[in-house]
Amino acid sequence: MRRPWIGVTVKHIRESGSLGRAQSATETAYLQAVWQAGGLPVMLPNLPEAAPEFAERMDGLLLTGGCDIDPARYGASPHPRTGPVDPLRDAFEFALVEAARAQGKPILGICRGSQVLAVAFGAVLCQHLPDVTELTHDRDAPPPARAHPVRLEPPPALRDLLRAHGIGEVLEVNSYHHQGIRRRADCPPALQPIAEAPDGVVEAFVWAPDVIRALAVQWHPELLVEDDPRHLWPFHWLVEAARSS
Ligand SMILES: [Mn+2]
Repeated sequence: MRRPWIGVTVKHIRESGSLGRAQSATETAYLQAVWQAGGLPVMLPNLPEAAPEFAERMDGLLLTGGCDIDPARYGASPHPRTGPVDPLRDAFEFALVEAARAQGKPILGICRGSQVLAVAFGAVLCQHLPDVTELTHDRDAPPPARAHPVRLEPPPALRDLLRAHGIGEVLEVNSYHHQGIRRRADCPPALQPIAEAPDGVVEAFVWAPDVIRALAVQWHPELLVEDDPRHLWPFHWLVEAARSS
């Protein structure tokens, strides 16, 4: 069976190497997880004008982790702890989501990627979760450390997939984020929360629960796969959805 092409977004590193030349790169774990789930990973450079063509040629898209989104995208001024932003990457990824939505291509968002999806659908992010919760979401323990549990409430369209991976109501996940959707009520109407941390922070959501076209997780499943292959489930969702896109 032909592997679906999964476009993977990358970091735009402005100054790297001894000569300070810009580079495009992502963490290998994302690419390996896509491959392991049956997809053909393809790295997409941050070229905003190319976004519609990438969306058309790819069968599915993976929005990866990275820097904070420019809060101007959701009408807020920057919090003192909001990190450096990357306007080029923002421009590319928001254009990519718009094109993928228009073309019905499935999207998986991880960490920053889940925040890009949330903001694209109208969410206002909490810019610094330590201001509002005692729970540690930005844990610098290396993989495979888990940081907190999430309680899953999957829509019917995801239940068979989760059951096939042996995942029940509670999943222990890692957590390397300081921003996010503070609570269910902050989720835009088009998005359905499907997982919450014990403090109510939204840890996963879907767009269109009947025929899911976007899945977002705030944790990093790609860093847990080696320790526990059940965490491949979001990648399996993406590859299967890409086969029928
Ligand atoms: Mn978390």
